[in-house]
Amino acid sequence: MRLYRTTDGFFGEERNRFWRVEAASWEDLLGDADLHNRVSAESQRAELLESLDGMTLLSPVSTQEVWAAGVTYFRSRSARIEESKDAGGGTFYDRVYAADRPELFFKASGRRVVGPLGEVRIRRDARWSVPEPELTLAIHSSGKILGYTIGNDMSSRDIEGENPLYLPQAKVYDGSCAIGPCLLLESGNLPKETAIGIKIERNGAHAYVGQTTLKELKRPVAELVSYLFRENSFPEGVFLMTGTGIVPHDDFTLVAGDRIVITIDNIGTLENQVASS
Ligand code: DO4
Ligand code: MG
Repeated sequence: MRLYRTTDGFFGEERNRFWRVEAASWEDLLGDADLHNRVSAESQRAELLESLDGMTLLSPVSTQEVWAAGVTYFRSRSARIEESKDAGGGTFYDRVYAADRPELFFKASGRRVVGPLGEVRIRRDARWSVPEPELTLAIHSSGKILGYTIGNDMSSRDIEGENPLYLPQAKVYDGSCAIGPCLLLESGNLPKETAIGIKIERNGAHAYVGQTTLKELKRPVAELVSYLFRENSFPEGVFLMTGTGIVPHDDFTLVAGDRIVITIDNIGTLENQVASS
């Protein structure tokens, strides 16, 4: 079962049938630890619709903070070691991949998050920019996982590679975070076979195609959540991106106009275009 936030309100969905979910606000829904049952119960009362045609999908992030985990896939570890080798940053990535404590960083306030079909940005002072397709958790204030969505952790690899201390500038800027298109309302672990795919389209052709599965994710998502909630509280819930397992080859950089299409099994597709400046 999925939950959509739109310009016309909130809608549950299962097997392509949609129904309105009455709620005072998105915070009201994300504040409900029993969200799955609440949305399911509404399906018994409400009229069923065949589509959300004519409505604009909004990101499932409203006022919540977005955090991100890093170096949770071997591919991410290797790519960061390579990009930072001249700066001597390589051993940090190797060590964090193996350490008990994961890398967690603040990615975006809700205001900065771009929704489905919105424009993401590359920094004007970056030469090497990539999208990072990431399974993203929607978490209740108690730490319970309410559901899953798709995130794009836009990143400037040249800035991050020059010095690991530049990470916040490589990761946090206007248009650097896209999340959507809905929440998959599941509290348990997703199957390890769950595929995460990305296609980058440029001038009608594929400039890059990549795929991974959750088998490659090194850490259990519950472990990432438990570290995030150490000494941090999130009264309105929080979103946590779980890291990327797909990094394009080193001669690839995004350019304005690229269409980024990220798909995760059972959740759906998050599509965004790179803005012209
Ligand atoms: O440490 C740099 C960022 C890592 C990251 O964003 C990822 O692995 O997805
Ligand atoms: Mg990332």
